[in-house]
This record gives sequence, C-alpha cells and structure tokens, in this order.
Amino acid sequence: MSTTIDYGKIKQFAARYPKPNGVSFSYGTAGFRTKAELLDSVIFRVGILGALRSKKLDSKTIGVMITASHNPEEDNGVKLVDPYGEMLEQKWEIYATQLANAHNADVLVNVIKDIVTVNDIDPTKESTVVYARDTRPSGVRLVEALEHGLKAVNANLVNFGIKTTPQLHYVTRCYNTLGTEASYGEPTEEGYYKKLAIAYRKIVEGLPRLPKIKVDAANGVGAPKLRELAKFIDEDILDVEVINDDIDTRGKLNFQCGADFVKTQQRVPLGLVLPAEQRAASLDGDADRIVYYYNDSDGTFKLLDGDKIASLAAGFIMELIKASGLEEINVGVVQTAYANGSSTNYLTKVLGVPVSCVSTGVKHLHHEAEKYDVGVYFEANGHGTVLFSPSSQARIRKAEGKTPENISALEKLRALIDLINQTVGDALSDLLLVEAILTYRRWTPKQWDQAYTDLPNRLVKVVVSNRHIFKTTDAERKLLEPKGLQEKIDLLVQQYKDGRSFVRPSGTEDVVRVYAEAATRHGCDELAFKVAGLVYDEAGGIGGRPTEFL
Ligand code: 16G
Ligand code: MG
Repeated sequence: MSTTIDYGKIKQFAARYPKPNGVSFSYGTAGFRTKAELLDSVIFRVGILGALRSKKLDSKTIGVMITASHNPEEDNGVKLVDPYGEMLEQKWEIYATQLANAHNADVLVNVIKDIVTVNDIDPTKESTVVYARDTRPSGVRLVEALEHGLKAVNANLVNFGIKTTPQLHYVTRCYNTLGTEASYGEPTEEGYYKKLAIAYRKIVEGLPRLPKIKVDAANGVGAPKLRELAKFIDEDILDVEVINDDIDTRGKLNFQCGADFVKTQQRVPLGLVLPAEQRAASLDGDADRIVYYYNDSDGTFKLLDGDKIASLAAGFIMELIKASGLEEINVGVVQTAYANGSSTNYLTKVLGVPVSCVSTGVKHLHHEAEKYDVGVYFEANGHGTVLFSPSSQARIRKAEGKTPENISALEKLRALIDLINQTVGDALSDLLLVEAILTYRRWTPKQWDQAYTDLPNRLVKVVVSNRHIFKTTDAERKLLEPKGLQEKIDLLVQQYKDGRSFVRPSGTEDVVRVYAEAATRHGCDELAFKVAGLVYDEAGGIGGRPTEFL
C-alpha cells in the first residue's frame, strides 16, 4: 500500500463527512467536545491530522481518544495524544481547529497542503495511529469516521478498542518506547494491569489490608476496567467493590454519579450507601479523574479531592526520598487557582514543598511538573499524577542505599515509578497510589483528612453573550479584560475573611466560571454570588441572573 498522500482520495472520502453548517469548532483544553451528532466530520479530520503528525514525527505512533469524559451521554469528543503520552503540542491545536472548520473538501485539502508545507512534512513517510473510545453509544459510529480519515491518507490503523483515556496514553508511550532503554511497558491492556499490580504488591506486601473500598465508576468505562485490574491483584491486598457499573443502560453514564458530580455537588453519588467513616471513591466517565470521600460520624459529607490526594502523595514521596538517602532529589507540587487555599498553605508551610500555580488544563500542569525532579500535579477536580524526571529515575534505580532504611525506601520509590501512570492523570493508577499510602500509614480517611481543613468554597456558572471577551493573567487568578472588572472583584473580596475569588472563561462549556472561598460557608456563598452578579451585570450576562443565594 502506498504511504503517500493522495488528495483525490481524501476528497472522495471527505464527501461522506460534510461539515455541519453554522457550527464552529475549536480544539480546546479537552480537545473537541460537543454533541456527538455534530462530530463525524471533525473526527474524520482528526484522523487525517493524527496521520500527518505521525509523518512529521518520523513515523512515531500517535494516539486518538474518543470520549467526552464527565459530559452527558449525548456528547462526545476527541483528543490527540503525542508519542510519549502527552497532550498534542499546542501549535498543532490550531491545525486541528483549521481542519475541523474547513467548510468543504477543497478547503480541507488546501489546509492539509498548508500543514504539510509549513511543517516540511515528507508525505511518503509511514504513519500509524492507535485509537480507543469510551463506552458512549455514539463511539461506534465515530470510530468509523476516524478510520475513514486514517484510510484517506493511507495510515496504519491500530484499534485499541474500548479503553480508559489513560490506558490509551499508556499504550501510545509503550509503542514509541518499545525495545528502547526508556521502554514504558508492554503495549497491551494486560501489560498495563500487570505493571500496576506488581508495583502495588511491592508497596503493600506484608501490611494489614484496609477495609473494603467502594468505587463509583460513573457507569462508564472505568467499571469494567477496574474489575479487570482487580483480577490481577490478590484479594489479600486489595478489597474493592465497583458500584455504578451499568454501561449498557442508556442515560446512566455520569448521571448523578462520578467524580465531577461528587466534587461539584459535594455529596455521595446515586446508588451508594456509605456507612460513617468508611472511604469511597468516584471515577469520571473516562477514568482519568478520581476523588475520595467519607461521611463523618455526625453524617457530614467530607470530600478528599485532588488537593488532598496531592498532599498525601507529596508527603509520602518526600518521606521516602529522605529515608532513601537521596535528599538531593527535589520535589515540587503544581496546582491551579482552584486549589483550596488551605491545601496550598499546608503544602508550603507544613510540608515545606515548593508549589507552583498554573492555568487550568492538564497540559499546563504536566509541563510545569516536568521542571522538578519529582513533580506532583493535581487539579482540585481529581485529575493528576506524579512525574519522575529521567535523571531522578536513573538515580533511584542506581542507588544501593547504605542502611536497611535506605534500601526499603528505595524499593518503594522504584515501585512508585511503575505504579504511577506518568503519561497522564489516571484514576485507576491514582486509586492504587492512594490505597498503597493509606495501607502503609494505616490511616482511615478521617486521619488522612486531618492534614488540613478546606476553606468553604463555591463554584458558580454565569452565562454571558460572549465569554471570549474575558482575558486572564497570573495563572487565571486575575482578569485583564473586561477592563475595570478585576478592581470591582477585589473590592468585594476584601470584605471577607480569608476571601479569594477569581473569574475565568470555561474551556469546555459556553460559560464563565466564578470561584470563591472564604473563612465561613455563609461568607463564601455570599462572595461567590456577589461576584457572579457583578460579572452578569457588567459583562453581558444572559438568561437568569445568578441569584440562588442572595
Ligand atoms: C478539561 C481539562 C481539565 C480541566 C477542565 C476545566 C484536560 C485533559 N482536561 O477537562 O484538566 O480541569 O477542562 O474545564 O486538559 P473548564 O475550562 O470548563 O473549567
Ligand atoms: Mg475525564
């Protein structure tokens, strides 16, 4: 089969995937995401872009994931994954947007020709794309559109079937490192489970098992995949019960369950009975986020979100590094503006670890975390992981340790390197990470929670006529535009003890988000709605004014 680009063939295929009229697509923080019925042409074109990216990168395998994460079932989306499992390089996001918006086959071909010329792509190079989808019903049709895009440019197709998003990131990195010194693992689903299971055992072996954990899988792909993972881990070291595992009934995916629901509603998901002081966790629809929680003895719901996980992980890793004798390895934590002020305070003042704040979106966190020897990054919403730099990995692998304490800590660090999915935040890998640390520390969720107390916080959405007029700076903590609005927000914030509030346009929904925190629940709610009202009044609010509280 010829590997070169045949523009006539592209036109023939493209005729079957006309761009819907009157819609404009944009490759944002989560790739393309919208109603599934609008996505056929977009995904067809993403196939073409994936193949071009592979050609550009010397025939490395590129990943494509079809999912809309925690969105409702009728939505879908698509993301491209670079060779080592990272998010697509930012410069190429623009090409994705240009391709998706080309209004006919001739324009499409011209955009492709431009990408080839500007990037000096050799059209005759081979290209390979590995792809997967979550459990959404529309995924079947959209995979076909993707395959047609790939065939239109004579790419090699590797269908990885139904998978979690982090499994697709994992396999992409495996393919591109196979047989090299940086080999990431076996490029199969089973290889993924084995890698995690072996590492988990190394950390918890010989320690008393924790009581059972219930995991809400959002009625999504995490349910069958967590069950599969559990098969590789003996029951004497992990007792897990999967709930909300119905991936066959229409309308159930993410419905009143899953990590996003639990985080935003601050309550247990539908279908979960949770006795006091027992821990549970929720995954999101594509299993790249996880949050923990428990009910206190008086019945109060307590969330252990991404900030709590980051604090738990950073504390554990710092302790191991100290005990290993490799104190020169530095650890840093990366958060976004959504991190609770108490968590930042705990990390910097109690753990004494440097904390950086970056804009929302995994690519920003990942990039910043790479600057440390060991970079722990988590968004409050439960997406996160830990990156061990190549040099820190080499030092940990090589070190022999002088004392039994050194040796034991080094063994645990080596296991952590394998346990943690370093390509992207991974709910299954993070679940095992948290379970391993809690087992090691013999902590109940309440003991974990005692590190610090979250400041009351509130997130409010404001619908405006044009969210693109909002421009932010300082890792989204300040508004540059609309002019004058930030000063007014500052005046409101000053009125509340420990008050903090910021406004940013969403990258995934047509809304503006307002976050507020303050010393009291009442103060925080009042601040959030006052800022939301201000945004509505001064920046083109439409529909109802946010007045739930005032
Ligand atoms: C996307 C991001 C997530 C972020 C969320 C914010 C990735 C893979 N995902 O889901 O990290 O928290 O967007 O959504 O980058 P928002 O812009 O609508 O608030
Ligand atoms: Mg997700």
